[in-house]
Amino acid sequence: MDTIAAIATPPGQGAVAVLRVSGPEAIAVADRVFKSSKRKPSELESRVQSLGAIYDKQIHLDSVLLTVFRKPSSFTGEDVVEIACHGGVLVTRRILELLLRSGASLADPGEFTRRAFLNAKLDLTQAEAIMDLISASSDRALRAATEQLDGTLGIRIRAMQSELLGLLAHIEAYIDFPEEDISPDTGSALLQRLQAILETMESLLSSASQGRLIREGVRTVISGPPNAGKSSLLNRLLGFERAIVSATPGTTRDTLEESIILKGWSLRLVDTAGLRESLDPIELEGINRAMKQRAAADLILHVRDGTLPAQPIFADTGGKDTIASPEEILILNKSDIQEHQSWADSSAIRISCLSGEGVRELEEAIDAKLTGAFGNGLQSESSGFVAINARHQDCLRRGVEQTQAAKEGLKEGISPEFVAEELRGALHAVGEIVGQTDTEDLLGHIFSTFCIGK
Ligand SMILES: Nc1nc2c(ncn2[C@@H]2O[C@H](COP(=O)(O)OP(=O)(O)O)[C@@H](O)[C@H]2O)c(=O)[nH]1
Ligand SMILES: [Mg+2]
Repeated sequence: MDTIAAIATPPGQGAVAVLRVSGPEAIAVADRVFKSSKRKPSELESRVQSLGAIYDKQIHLDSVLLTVFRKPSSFTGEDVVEIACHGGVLVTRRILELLLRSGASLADPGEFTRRAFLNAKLDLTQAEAIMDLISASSDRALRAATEQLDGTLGIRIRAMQSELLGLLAHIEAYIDFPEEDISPDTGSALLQRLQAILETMESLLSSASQGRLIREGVRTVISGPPNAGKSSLLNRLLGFERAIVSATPGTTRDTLEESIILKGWSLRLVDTAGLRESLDPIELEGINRAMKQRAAADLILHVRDGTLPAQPIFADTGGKDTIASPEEILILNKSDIQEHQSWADSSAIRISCLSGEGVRELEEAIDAKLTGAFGNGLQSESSGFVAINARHQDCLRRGVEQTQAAKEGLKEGISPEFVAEELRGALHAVGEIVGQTDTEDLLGHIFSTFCIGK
């Protein structure tokens, strides 16, 4: 392992910038560039900041605070030196160049975290959680990331692994010592244990949709006929005039996307063209795009003008607007004007984008709908909040498949070798989640999404 260095703070001006050095030569590199009236970095206590200066030969580059973290008690598990300098673009770059000339090489993206993983300072779910934490844009996302960083998911996975391993040991013992017959009662006990593992896997899998919504945001499509007030609703929820609002039907022709945080949910709001029969090719293309957005939505805010009669949008196509959709909330806009009597029986939410009346109720309805449909992640007093990501989901699906096959095999009395093989497969799949059965490819893929210095 060579010694790596990088700027750990984002590019640009700030009060302070931090550079990081990690590896066997980290402290020696620091000795070459750091001057202080007191002690050299190699003589400093671990985790105590020391004031001094960075010198490039005789030239004073900056006054800095330097901290030494001796292995194994550091983020990467190697010797680490952190230098906090003034947050200028040029001064930071000069110090980095000096570090690189003094024995360090430039870190790859995510290399610090990768080393932490390789030195068993964290498992793969925790490494991913660091990325989630940095990119979190809602309280929910932050919470999921911190819990995962705490190891909540890893603990569950390891419990599952040890249970699978126990079962595998049992079956392998039987293969090696067949005279110790698996009697019907141990057989059914094994089946029960397999069933329990399957249930744990399934319950973890059920947190995947919540995980996706948390990480990517909820695709919320504002849809309905022209002039209902869709663009007005987008502007209302955003809190500023983003979309053009006009009394001319067919004003919004392209789709328009903005993100907001609503009750801890990150929503990706999409305003679309009004749905109606049209001969205008540009408007038709807009309607086409609107239909595509509807099909890909997690949530549809279906906006209607409450002052107009209730009727399907595409009357002659048997109400194409009522196609089976994801989650949908019906909204009657323009509640500041007398409502048409045909809506009397409707339980739709009444709002006025003009006055703001009903908008708070709508926000509550959105929160309730999302919580009802996608849950609150997997939550329990003892084991914290879990919301898995797409990679975990893929591993778990394979785990379920093979555990299922093992269970069927055991039930039908198929050769124990087969059952053992399936269990080994399941164990491998589950191990991939925490990074125990990883190939270089997988690691490369995950850590390359990090920024340099992380
Ligand atoms: N009275 C009233 N008019 C509204 C309300 N919301 C929107 N409008 C008007 O309805 C027309 C169409 O609004 P717009 O947001 O462009 O509708 P869109 O075509 O669905 O995007 C505009 O003239 C708005 O000023 C409302 O709550 N009350
Ligand atoms: Mg519009």
